[in-house]
Amino acid sequence: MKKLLSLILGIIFILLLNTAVFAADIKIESAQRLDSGKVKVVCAVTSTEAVQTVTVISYEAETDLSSLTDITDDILKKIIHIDQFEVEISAQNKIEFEFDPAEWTSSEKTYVVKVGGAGIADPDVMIIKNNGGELEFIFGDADGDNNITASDAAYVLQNALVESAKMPIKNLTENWFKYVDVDGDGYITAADALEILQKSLLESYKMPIEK
Ligand SMILES: [Ca+2]
Ligand SMILES: [Ca+2]
Repeated sequence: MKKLLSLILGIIFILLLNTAVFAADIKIESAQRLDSGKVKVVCAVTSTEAVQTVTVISYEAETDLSSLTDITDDILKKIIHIDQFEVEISAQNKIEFEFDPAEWTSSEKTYVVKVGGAGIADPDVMIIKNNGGELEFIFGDADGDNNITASDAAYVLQNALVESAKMPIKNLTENWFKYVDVDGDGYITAADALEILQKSLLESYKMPIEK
């Protein structure tokens, strides 16, 4: 009986493992505003397919809509734009598409762009503000996940030490510098990391750039 149980557990484990291996994964790598007003998005995709069906949803970020598995009427009202299409996956495992954020009418609001699709269990999100045609991000959010956490401080600290260090916000906007130079002195230093760390501990804390 014990043997049978471990055999069943073993099979379940292998099945879970296979799902993990074959499930497609998507990660937004960059978003750039084009002269046409559209936003060009590049994503890294792991998939065995040559073509990926992509679903792009944008909505206001006021409500926590981190899980779209439970789409209530309330959430449906918040969704501004939904698009679904197929894109070819490049040899570098990248996909590229454009979307028009013209529906984002308010410069006061922050919007979420969620990219998922066929076989993708975990859609990736990009959080942006549309201020008079400029895409805006949240001050201090070095990894672009719409939260200020110790991870953002860590990225900024790494960049203070090594200028070429990786930092997700660098790929999301050409104007990334102003979002991480949170003390506004024109340099990325440990002082910026410290400001962001304080903000991560106390939400009401105002970094110099927010004052
Ligand atoms: Ca963050
Ligand atoms: Ca600074």
